Amino acid sequence: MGFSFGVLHLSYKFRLLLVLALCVMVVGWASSNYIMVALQETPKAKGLLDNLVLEREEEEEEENQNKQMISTMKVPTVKSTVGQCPARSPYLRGPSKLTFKASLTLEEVEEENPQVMKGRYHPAECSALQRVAILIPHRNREKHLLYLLEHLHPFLQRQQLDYGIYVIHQAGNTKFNRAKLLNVGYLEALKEENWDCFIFHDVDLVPENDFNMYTCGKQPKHLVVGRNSTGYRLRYQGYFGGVTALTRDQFSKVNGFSNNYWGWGGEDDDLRIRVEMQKMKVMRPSPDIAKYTMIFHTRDRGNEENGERMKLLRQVSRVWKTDGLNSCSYKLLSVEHNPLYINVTVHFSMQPKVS
Ligand code: UD2
Ligand code: MN
Repeated sequence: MGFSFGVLHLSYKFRLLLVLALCVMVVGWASSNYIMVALQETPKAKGLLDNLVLEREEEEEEENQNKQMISTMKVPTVKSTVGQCPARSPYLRGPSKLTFKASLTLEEVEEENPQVMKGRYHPAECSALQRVAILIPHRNREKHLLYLLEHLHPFLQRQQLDYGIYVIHQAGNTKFNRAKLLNVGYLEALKEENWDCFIFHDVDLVPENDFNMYTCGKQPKHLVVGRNSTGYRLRYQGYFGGVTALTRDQFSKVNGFSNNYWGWGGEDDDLRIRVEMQKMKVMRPSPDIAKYTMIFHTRDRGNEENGERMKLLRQVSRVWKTDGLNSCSYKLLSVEHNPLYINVTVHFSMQPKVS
């Protein structure tokens, strides 16, 4: 009995312990469940959790980006030269005999240049070395323009250039102002494309040799050494008329042309003075290459000799900073994208008197 009492006593203690342990386990399980539910249900706690997750994701993303940056920094970023056009185009022909057919029409020239769209072209076979805008001042020289377009389009395509031809047309009967028209051409062309190089081109000059590259160099270039009408000889050492090539920066550095040359003469010398004042040097291709045919013409009405030009040339150093691109005012009448050229028409008010 003593034994059975003892056993009974032990089992009672043991049972008490078992019940106690069970209670602790139940309370523990219930409270942990409650905390989890509370954490998941409370919006604040949920937001906290989300924020933590988001922050972690952002950190991971940043880490990934950093890793990527480091990996790209390790690989030198060299601009791909694959596909760039060669320094010397394989299509160049050298000297050519130019002909001008009296019955030529614009439609014929358009048919011969199906790849030119809205006055622009770029080679399909490679990426051009420069983007070149050709600027042609114009009034009442339709036939000359037609001949120039006929020859210039294939010429520029043989040179594998990315180019656009802009004809800047002066409306009305006010005195012709070649230089101001070219300033307008520069400003308007840059609204369409960030051109690298500008060719300032008389409408009546046709290049005879496609080795005469219509690209810009480290220094401003004068592309007309000689022409048929002057026995292909340079007229004078400082001569800078006809066709010139300046980069966007070279032209902006000299504040462009003067706007004050109304009528014939002087504006080309003025630009040369501006170029020399900026310590730049005019470069020319060799005389056997820089040859042009000037289509015959007499002096136009509205472009009479400018009697003020010597006076203007004496004041270049005094006025160049305030007379040029930064003071070129004009009324833009239209910009038309014809198949073979972009036609910019402007009106200039009467010239102010030279002081
Ligand atoms: C010389 C220069 C020219 C310019 C001019 C004086 C050469 C080869 N050319 O040209 O660059 O310095 O002297 O201003 O040395 N134009 C028209 N309609 C007109 C008048 C002129 O379109 O009514 C344009 C046209 O692009 C023409 C250019 O202005 O080619 C120059 O005029 P120009 O041909 O009458 O003068 P020219 O040959 O003496
Ligand atoms: Mn001329």
